[in-house]
Amino acid sequence: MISHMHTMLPKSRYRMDDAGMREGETIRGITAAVATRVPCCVLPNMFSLPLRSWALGLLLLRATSGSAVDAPTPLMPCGGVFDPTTFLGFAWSAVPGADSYTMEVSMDPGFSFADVSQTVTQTSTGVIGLFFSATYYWRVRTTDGGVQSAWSALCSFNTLNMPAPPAPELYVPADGTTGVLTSVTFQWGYIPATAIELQVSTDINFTSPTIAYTQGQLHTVNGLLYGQAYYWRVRGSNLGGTSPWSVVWSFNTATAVALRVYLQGPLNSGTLLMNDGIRVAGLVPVVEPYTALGYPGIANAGISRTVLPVAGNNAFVDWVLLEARHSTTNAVVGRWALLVQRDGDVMLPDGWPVTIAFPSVPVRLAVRHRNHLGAMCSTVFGPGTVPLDLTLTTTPMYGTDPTAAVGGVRALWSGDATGNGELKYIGGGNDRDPILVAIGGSTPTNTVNGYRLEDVNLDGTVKYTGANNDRDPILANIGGSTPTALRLAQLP
Ligand SMILES: [Ca+2]
Ligand SMILES: [Ca+2]
Ligand SMILES: [Ca+2]
Repeated sequence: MISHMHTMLPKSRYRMDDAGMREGETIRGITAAVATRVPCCVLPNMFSLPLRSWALGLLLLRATSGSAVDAPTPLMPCGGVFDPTTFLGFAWSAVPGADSYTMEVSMDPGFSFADVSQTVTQTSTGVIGLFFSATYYWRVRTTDGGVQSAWSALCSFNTLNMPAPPAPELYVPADGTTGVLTSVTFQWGYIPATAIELQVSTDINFTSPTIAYTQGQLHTVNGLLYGQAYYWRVRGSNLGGTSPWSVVWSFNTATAVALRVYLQGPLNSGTLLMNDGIRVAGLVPVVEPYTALGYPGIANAGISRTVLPVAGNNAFVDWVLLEARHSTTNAVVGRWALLVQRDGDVMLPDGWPVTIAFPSVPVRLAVRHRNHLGAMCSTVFGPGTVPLDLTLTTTPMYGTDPTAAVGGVRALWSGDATGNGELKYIGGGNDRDPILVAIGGSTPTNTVNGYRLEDVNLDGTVKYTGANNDRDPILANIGGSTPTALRLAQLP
């Protein structure tokens, strides 16, 4: 931007130039050093009119004495209205023998400052970057053999009024994004605006939008609702007016699921806390295990546990799987790998409360675990804030006896060492034999450590006999008396 460099300099710096002189230059025996002591130039705020008188005096002095070099004649632009964002050509008459020409452009006809000052050898030049809505004056003079001519007569022209900015492009959140958190940083493309208006609304017609007045290209809006479709648009304004609205983009905020579940295997019926033996042993895998176990369509498949290994009631026990089932077809329409804490709270793998991009159809929600029987709440949910406490006896559940009763709460049945959704003690495909196989198959008192399906009570050790073994819970959970009994996961 060439314009307005003068604002960085005190006006008194220009006084010699205005008089057509350079510092120390001698014209007719008057030096610039003398000129600086002219009272008109000492007080910058008072210099305009006296300076012109002074300049006029000099010109008269020159005129009466005759100048050695002729000034050019400005040719164009003289009059007219021009777009300052494109190159504007300036031309003047040639002066025979000229070494160069110096042209100046200013909004001040007295040239107390110059928006543009160019010295060129040809008789034309181009200027870009002047202000909108302005009247400019320009002049030119010749330099020949180190001698400068007087300034030419002035020509003037106008610049176009500033146009309103164009509608901005929208960037973020991308149109149609789902699962957006309730604090959203909106971003859009640059427009030459001094003020930006951002509107966010649950209504595509923006009848009562949230309005933010801002500047620049981004703005954060907090406190949006969970599970809500939002529409947004942006416009900007400057001295020239207000832009049209941008296109309208939409996004959906995440649904917050306040999820609690107990796993019977590690649950202590007295404290109602689950043991975190596999975490203490360092066995909880960093990456969710359900994809590898054959559960397709996990929305956050392969996601890593990023929380630090905190201890206490909020220590993580294991990965669980949240599953959304279509309310009429029962088809699985969403799966998320999550982490359950010792106190039953289920969190995202990064430790934050569960927020998910909710299915677009009404669903029931089930919780599954790799060696516990999954269970489903029979309430139909839509997007929003979803309470899902599978530990409460009052929560309506799908099926018969879907969960175990432990110390007044509910827990997912343990004992599915084969992970097939069925508890079986004897016969083909039972859950007992894999435990024996895991410890070697011959010596029942052997144990083996690891993150394994056969570790029914999730203490990190597979144990077939003795205290806290993994076999007895299977028999107990199928009824305890009839070894041939089965227990099936109550999922549609
Ligand atoms: Ca907790
Ligand atoms: Ca089984
Ligand atoms: Ca065990």
